[in-house]
Amino acid sequence: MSAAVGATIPFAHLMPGGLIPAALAQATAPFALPGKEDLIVLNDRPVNAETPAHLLDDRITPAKYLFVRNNGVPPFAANIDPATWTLEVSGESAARTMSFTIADLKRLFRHYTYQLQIECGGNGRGEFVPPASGNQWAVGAVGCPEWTGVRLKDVLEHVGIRDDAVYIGYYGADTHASGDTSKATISRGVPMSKALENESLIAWAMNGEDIPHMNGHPLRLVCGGWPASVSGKWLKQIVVRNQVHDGEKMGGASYRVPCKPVAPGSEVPDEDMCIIESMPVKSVITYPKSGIEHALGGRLGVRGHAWAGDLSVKAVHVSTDFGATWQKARLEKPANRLAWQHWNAELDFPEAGYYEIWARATDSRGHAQPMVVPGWNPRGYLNNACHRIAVQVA
Ligand SMILES: Nc1nc2c(c(=O)[nH]1)N[C@H]1C(S)=C(S)[C@@H](COP(=O)(O)O)O[C@H]1N2
Ligand SMILES: [Mo]
Repeated sequence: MSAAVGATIPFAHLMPGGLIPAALAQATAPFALPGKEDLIVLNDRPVNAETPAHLLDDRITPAKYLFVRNNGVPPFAANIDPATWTLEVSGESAARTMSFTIADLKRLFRHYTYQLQIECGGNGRGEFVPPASGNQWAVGAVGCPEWTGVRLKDVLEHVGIRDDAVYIGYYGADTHASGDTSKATISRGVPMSKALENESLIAWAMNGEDIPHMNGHPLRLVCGGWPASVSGKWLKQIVVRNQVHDGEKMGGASYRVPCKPVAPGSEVPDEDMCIIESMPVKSVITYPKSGIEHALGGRLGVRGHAWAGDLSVKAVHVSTDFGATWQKARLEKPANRLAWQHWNAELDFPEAGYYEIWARATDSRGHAQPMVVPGWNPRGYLNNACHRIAVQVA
């Protein structure tokens, strides 16, 4: 909210939840994020905003169209100085504790640029029945910008990892929404196997520019293909752990799902919940925009992206008859591992009327997206049901 009004709000703790500041109340949209005006704001405290599907059309997601998911209060932009920012690497399974400035990282380690897909674990939550609490994301809590930084593994190897290391965890500079400075907003992580992958980056740039403030400027972790909650923003510390990291939002129902399917609405005992790792196969239709009119007789070009967590996408199919028949789309290879893949197809319509275009991706292990919302879980994660759009043929 401070970012939107362009100043700190000293009495923020006294503002009624959901109140739109008068400074913004006259704007066309009730509330827009600076630099991300076209996103749909789902929540202003903390700030959460998603991208309409048709604005995800770019092959590389531009900064203005990358969603924002905050769990707490971001550090105030004016207080961030990349020149003095430090990253500490420590923890019981680190051989020593070391601190790096961003200049140190840039000087000591080789730079890598990868296009890496990040998707909120709760993307698609809005479709679960019974409803799951949390941001009611539709399809747009996903993006695939190009990130530049150093490999997490190079930094960890420089510091030294003890033999008993099993997990890394991150801490960021954002603060807890309650104002309690002793609490972390979120502190998640990944097993060493994911941390040591070539594509796991400590990034200072996105699309060749500074990372936008809301996306973690000046430094963030990017571990593509996993719930984006493992990609710590405003990165201040990495801990190397001798146990599964037990930071904020690693336990309970946070980013965990029943290890085995349960009936919708079930109470699931804690020991039957498993941490989400690689995200499931999914796709989005980015062109045309849902609801367009199309002239009968002409073919309609459709396109979008597909991704599959740690895996790749093997095929995308599209349907105009509610899934009765499917047509294979053209599918491109990813720019690099963990980048989304572009697909396109040309469609014919037999007569005038209302149609839906459905898209269904299949991953390299043969798992396809379900047509209906899959496995209910208490917090509404991992909805990878087929995306569909409406077309009026006249
Ligand atoms: N420090 C910090 N890192 C964070 C978060 C956060 O609230 N604080 N949110 C996480 C979650 S849940 C998601 S989905 C992604 C969102 O990244 P984005 O806002 O850049 O799209 O950041 C992750 N990293
Ligand atoms: Mo998330």
